[in-house]
Amino acid sequence: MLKPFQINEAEASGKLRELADKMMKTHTRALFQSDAQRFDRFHLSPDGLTFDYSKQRINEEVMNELVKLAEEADLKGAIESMFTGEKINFTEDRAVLHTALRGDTSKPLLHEGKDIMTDIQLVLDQMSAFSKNILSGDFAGFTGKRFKHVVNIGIGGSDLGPLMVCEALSGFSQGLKMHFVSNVDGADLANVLANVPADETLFIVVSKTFTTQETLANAAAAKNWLVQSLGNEAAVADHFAAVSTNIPAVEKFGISAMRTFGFWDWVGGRYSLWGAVGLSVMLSVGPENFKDLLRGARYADDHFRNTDFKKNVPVLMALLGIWNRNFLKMASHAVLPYSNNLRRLPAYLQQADMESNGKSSGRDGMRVKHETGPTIWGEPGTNGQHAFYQLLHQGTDIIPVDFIAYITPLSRFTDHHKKLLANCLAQSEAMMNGRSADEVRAMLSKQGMSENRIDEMLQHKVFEGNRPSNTLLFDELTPFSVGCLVSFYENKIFVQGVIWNMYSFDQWGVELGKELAMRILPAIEGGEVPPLDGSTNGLLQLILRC
Ligand code: G6Q
Repeated sequence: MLKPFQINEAEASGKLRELADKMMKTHTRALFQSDAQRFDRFHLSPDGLTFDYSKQRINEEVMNELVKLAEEADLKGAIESMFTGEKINFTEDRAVLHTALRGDTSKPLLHEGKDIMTDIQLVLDQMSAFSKNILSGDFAGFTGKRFKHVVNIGIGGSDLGPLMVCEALSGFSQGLKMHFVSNVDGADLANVLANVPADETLFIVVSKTFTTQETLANAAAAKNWLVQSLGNEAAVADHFAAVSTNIPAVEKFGISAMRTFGFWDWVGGRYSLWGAVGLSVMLSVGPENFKDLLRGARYADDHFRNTDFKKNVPVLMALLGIWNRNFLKMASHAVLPYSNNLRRLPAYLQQADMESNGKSSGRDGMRVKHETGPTIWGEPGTNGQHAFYQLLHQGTDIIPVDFIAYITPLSRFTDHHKKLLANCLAQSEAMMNGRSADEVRAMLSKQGMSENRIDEMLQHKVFEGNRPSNTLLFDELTPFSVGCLVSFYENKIFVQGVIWNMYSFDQWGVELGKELAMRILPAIEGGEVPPLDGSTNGLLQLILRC
């Protein structure tokens, strides 16, 4: 089991607090100037990628103490607890075994006396057979037409992962057009249905519980639309498939067991894209590419489980995050992929990270006395550069950044790619180096600006710099490297949860809103108004008046 751990009381933390005081007064630019080997010292290059953390506000001493902190928290033991299936999701009394979904299925893993790897392989085989039949046209629509569109209906963990990976790997598409409907705002479904022909569209209803209000409302409306469009109730059997752990509810909805793909309670929603929840990914890129995605994640898991902490990418990502959050007091973290295909990665990580570590109760059941998960956000570069990067460069808050880039271009527009990479490097350089008052003065003077005007302009053009970033530079964007990237982030989140004394795999904060919506809905539908606070009641009355 995971042991309670108090970061503030750890021996390493005392030292880290002292080091933080010193580092607050140190400019990273000076660290580069005094150490020609800094990049060599602070980057890792496992196969296919480079993780550069030399632009963080760290030195060897800081890194040593951070590793000691991980050791004090018994991170090694925690990692083994997760991979071997101990019930580390304590509040839901469940194991956390999403890593098994991408594991080597020839090696048995016992969970409650049963080899789960056999079950995992059976579902993967079922998904493969189904995907091949859809892609070949052997499974066609009710009127005999080949499927050209797939609509994934699900929300949260049953949407963001498959959506993010389908977009990331759009270059590997086998020809089906993918659509995602998640929001209970009917406009979401209506927009998709307006653009797909019923006789060529396959719907996949993805819901672990098969009780989620949004998903069931969208699935029922899609079913009605299909039956109305094709004029026959029997069409549902050909046009619907489901992914769920709640088989009776799926059957009640009208989807046969043959077209239902299962998973297990030891897979958390936001960690589920590696199994049946990834069916839309497999339909999009085909079974072989899906297997490569799993292989990439497995490679990264093996690295995480077996590599010394000092050379371990997700462990270092996590420890640097803790350094920035708990010791340098930075409250936010931006993820900036320099790949348009990864445009949904920040949204995906927002859920993965903030739903996992956005908590204030410790594993001891007490309120924590330290900072936990930061706000995670981002957009792809270069778009973000023309928008919010202003604040990243000159805002009063310092926001650490992850830059993610690929050396090999994904499109035939190779010149674009050179510009993309140049921008990525330039941004991390600018954030770290900044531009001093002396440099600004010299620059403006060279441009012929008068001394008076320079004095007026100087402060506006100064960049303090010293804004930390990581760069994850991959050789190329492939199913394998995307699997690797996502696994790194998942495992980073796990490490931070261990050190922050969190239970990272529950999400009680999501439940309250769901519960209260169910209480207000009957009133909006014309029923009795429940007791509400003044503001909520006032807004409800405005809605009811229309
Ligand atoms: C993820 C969360 C949450 C969940 C959705 C959908 O970890 O539990 O985002 O994935 O609420 O739930 P269902 O898959 O049960 O519909």
